[in-house]
Amino acid sequence: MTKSALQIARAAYQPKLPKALKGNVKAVAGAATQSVADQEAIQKLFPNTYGMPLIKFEATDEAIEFPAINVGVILSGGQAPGGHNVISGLFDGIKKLNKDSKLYGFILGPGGLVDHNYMELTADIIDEYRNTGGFDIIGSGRTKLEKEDQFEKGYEILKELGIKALVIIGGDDSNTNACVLAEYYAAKNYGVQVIGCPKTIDGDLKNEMIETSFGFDTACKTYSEVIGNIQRDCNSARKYWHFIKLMGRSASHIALECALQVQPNICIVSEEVEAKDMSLDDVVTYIATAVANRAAQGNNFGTVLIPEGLVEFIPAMKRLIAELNDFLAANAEEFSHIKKSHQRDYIISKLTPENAAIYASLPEGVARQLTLDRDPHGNVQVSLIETEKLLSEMVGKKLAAWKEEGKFVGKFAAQHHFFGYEGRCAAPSNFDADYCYSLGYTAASLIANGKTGYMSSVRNTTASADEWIAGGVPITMMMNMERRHGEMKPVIQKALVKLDGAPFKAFAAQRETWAKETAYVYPGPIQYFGPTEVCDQPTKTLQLEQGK
Ligand code: FBP
Repeated sequence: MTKSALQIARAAYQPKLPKALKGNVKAVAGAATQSVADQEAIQKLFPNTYGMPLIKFEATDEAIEFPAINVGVILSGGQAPGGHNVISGLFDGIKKLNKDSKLYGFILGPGGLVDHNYMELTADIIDEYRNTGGFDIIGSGRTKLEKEDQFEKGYEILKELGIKALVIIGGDDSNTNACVLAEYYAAKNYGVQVIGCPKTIDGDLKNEMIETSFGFDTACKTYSEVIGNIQRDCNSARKYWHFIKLMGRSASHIALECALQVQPNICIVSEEVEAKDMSLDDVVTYIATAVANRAAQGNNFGTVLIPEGLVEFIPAMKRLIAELNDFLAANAEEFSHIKKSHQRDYIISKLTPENAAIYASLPEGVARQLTLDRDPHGNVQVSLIETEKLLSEMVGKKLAAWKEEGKFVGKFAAQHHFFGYEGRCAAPSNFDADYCYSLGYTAASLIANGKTGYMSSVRNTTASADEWIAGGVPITMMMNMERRHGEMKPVIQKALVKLDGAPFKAFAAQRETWAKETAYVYPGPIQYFGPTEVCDQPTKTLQLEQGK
């Protein structure tokens, strides 16, 4: 396989570990924990894994002999930079415990466990993937591991391979399911531990004990590089408004972090739109006003960052989508016989007046999108909605009307971008390379200490890696009860952008200046070698959250 010069140099990078993990390690148990809410209900559902203490690893002089252990690993959900380093950290960690330990990877996500599709990950294979982006070492998938027959099918292969611990690398849902699996195997006395690792570029799996999910750092830096390049172009040609949609299925952490890095003219934060009960027209007016103000200064260019999940956070759009979901689920057959050219009028005639009016106001393409492409649960796939085009088209219309009224004096031409897949498999930044390796290594220590139902946790991440604190958090501690598909379920609480949090406040304090002036910052590409202030900075989000 041909490798780039950077790939070759990067393969030799030795990720940094917290001091406590470098030699002999002992587990120190803290106080018992409880779930963030709905304690009684969650305790009842997790009698074997509820209330366990927090674990912190500390260095010790005492060397303990560990028997060899077979461990399984699964990559679950969307790719995030650093997954390969979690696996290499786990591999090195279990080999350090005992050189005869073995690691098995289940292929293409949780489905690999159920379908008994696996491979042994030997040192040669692991070495090929150290410090690389992607999940291609074993692939990933979105099969949900949630039913007893899946757990039993999984146990068959775990038993056959002598696997005593399973590490599930995933987002909030996958880690919720990891905990359900841990509880199930514990209740059955199967002797299989289950450990989770916090992954998602979206950054929405975080809390007091999990400072950030891995991949967020690299993905945001990759998007910020490209947005910075666009801003230079924009400021050179001075003729386009760039509407840039950024991944992040629901939370706006990615858009907010990129805004803090590049200082765009506008960044929409979905959580604020919802909190202020803004309509689509309010969002459009907000953008159009900034465009008009800049035009009045002779600046007919700018950048707008838009979080992918925006549409679902606009309360009126949410109501429209809910009614469409129900209507199309009940009338799919009839709708399929309506001629394409009549579909829009047909839908308008069937909706309640409030929703019909909003639907009628949408550009043709977006209106059509809302009636197509349901996911397996019958929901609109919001990530397919071209929000960047929706907004620019509506802003264009508003500006044209304002022009007639003499309220807009400039020109408006838009370019559109969607950044998501471009960043999910980027070579991990030093932060993600070190953080992920440490998470994997920590998972090995949790296994060595007989833990199950824990998530690997590495804290104090704005300090140097030496000072990072490694440990484990009982997954039940992060749970509450939420309604999912009509049923109350225990789930890890999703972390949305907090409007009273330091990152949003820092953004809100500067956004008026950024809207008026051209205050762009050009972060440039991720640097892997060089001075530490260039190579090792964590995200602005993390720095602000930790008061740095
Ligand atoms: P995870 O939550 O599984 O990490 O995935 C995040 C994400 O990258 C979202 O930002 C995006 O909306 C989604 O995955 C895209 O999913 P897919 O890869 O299936 O197109």
